[in-house]
Amino acid sequence: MLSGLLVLGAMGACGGENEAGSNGGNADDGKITMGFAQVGAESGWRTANTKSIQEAAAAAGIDLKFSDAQQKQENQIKAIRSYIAQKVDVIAFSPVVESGWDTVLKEAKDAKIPVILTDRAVDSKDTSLYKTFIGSDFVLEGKKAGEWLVKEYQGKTDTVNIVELQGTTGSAPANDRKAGFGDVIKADPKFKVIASQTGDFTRAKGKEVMEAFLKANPKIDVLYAHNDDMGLGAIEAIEAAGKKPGVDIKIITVDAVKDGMTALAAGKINFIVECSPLLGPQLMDLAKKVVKGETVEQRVLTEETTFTPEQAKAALPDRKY
Ligand code: GYE
Repeated sequence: MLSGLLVLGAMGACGGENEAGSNGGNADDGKITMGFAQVGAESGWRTANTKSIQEAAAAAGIDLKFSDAQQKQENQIKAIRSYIAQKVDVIAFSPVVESGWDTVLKEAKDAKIPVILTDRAVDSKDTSLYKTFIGSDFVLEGKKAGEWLVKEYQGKTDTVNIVELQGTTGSAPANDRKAGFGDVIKADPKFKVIASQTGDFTRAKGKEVMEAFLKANPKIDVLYAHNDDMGLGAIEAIEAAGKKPGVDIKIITVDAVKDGMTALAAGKINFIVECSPLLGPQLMDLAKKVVKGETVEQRVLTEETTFTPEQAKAALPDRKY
């Protein structure tokens, strides 16, 4: 997937003094040091993503400095600044929201430290601020969710009342999954999104917001949740309200982590759009290339599928996360 054009004389792994001690970047041990600023630990997806990154770094012999921003942009910016101060060889991060990164990315660029975006995008106009972006096409994921719904209600004319649990406000997956879904369902006026609110990608918030949705809206036909965790929280709220998830209210989610797939196999979720968290190995390959100064593709897409209950049953025994 990657084109590997070697740029001679471009940035190497070494240069400048090493203030971070023997483990720091630019050490003479030939080992690459990566600073990774993770979003947090908000979901099953994130847990699997963190594990993939840590395991892949160890397997690739890359020295990983890892930080958890607890879903706060200011914490991520602090972590990136500390990686710059430590003169790591490469910085990778999954931006919690899309906006507001130009200043810190410029600081990394000025320090000649290459940056790789993983999982989520930034809206910076200046694409020279990062080397590459590896992750899913979230608009496509939203479209797949919408397409399933259109098929499911084909030939029916009654209004379909939809509630939506959005991911973290301002994050690329929340923006794009909403847009992709909206784009597909707007072709048919019977689909009505009657409520749409953030559940911050967590189970607890998903449950809380779904409780409010249920109280305010007597007729909900469909729940579209931007990730499995919020869907799983919502299932608890639906059951507590005496309704059957998957039957009284149809549920579509995104991710396909094990807990989501288990609920899908049990018929409590009706359809899941896969979003793979296993970005570690590709990230480490890209890191080695950019540290060597090789040119890499600006966008590396993750391959993904979708699951029905039957497909979830078949896939579950081998599911890694
Ligand atoms: O879908 C969600 C997580 O950015 C793709 O973040 C990721 C999303 C994922 O919290 O579960």
